[in-house]
Amino acid sequence: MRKKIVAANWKMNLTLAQGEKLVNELLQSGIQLDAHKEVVIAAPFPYLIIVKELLKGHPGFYVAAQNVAAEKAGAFTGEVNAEMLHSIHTDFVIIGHSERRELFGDSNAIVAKKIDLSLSHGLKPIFCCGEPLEVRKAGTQNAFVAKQLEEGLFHLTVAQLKNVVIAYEPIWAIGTGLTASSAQAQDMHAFIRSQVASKYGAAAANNLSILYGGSVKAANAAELFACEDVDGGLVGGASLVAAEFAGIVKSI
Ligand code: G2H
Repeated sequence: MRKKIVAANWKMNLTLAQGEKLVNELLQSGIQLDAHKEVVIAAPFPYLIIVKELLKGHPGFYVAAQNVAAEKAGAFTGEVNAEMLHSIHTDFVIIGHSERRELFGDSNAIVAKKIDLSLSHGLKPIFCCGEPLEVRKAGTQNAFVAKQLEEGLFHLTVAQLKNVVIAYEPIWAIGTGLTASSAQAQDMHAFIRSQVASKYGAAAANNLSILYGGSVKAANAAELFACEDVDGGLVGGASLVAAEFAGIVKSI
């Protein structure tokens, strides 16, 4: 049985005090996780150690970085590498988020390097893919996402893929209040799983968690997560309010 995962992506929001309050409220919100359910909190770099500490003693809760350097180490002022993240016990790392692709030039080739460095340092990548509005309007979203998978992810071995989570985030649904319909999400998730199956086989595809991201909230989470190939969500705006995020987690 594959894992159901809800990941909070705080992005560049919250002070440390606000983040600590949010985590504490979340832990007191009555979330029940079994062995197949995980909650991941992608906090800004300076808070990772502290959030990890707050989550101690709460099985099923993990921390993620929102990005990682594409280089191993050295003279790269301002960058944070995979080894550093591992050394502070970070569990996951979001790679290839559309905001990084659009605003910071993360190409498929850079994404692939970040995936490799993360895996070689024991971090689990949350690999993001998804098409812009013009591609969706042209009806070529499958080809667009297939290329992202091919160039960013499909160089991995089947053993490496076991430690990867995919997040499908249509760019037109991110932070816009527009959500893909559950049918649109299911179609793309099934397509992604079929691509993984043709490359790595049915067992690998069936074990892979594929999250949906893009204006997920408590009010639409249950319908999205009920889709056969939607294994949870990557949540931005709605992860900044404890009751709202807890509502989403309770829908997996
Ligand atoms: C997509 C998502 C979280 P939001 O970026 O990764 O953000 O839920 O605000 O659309």
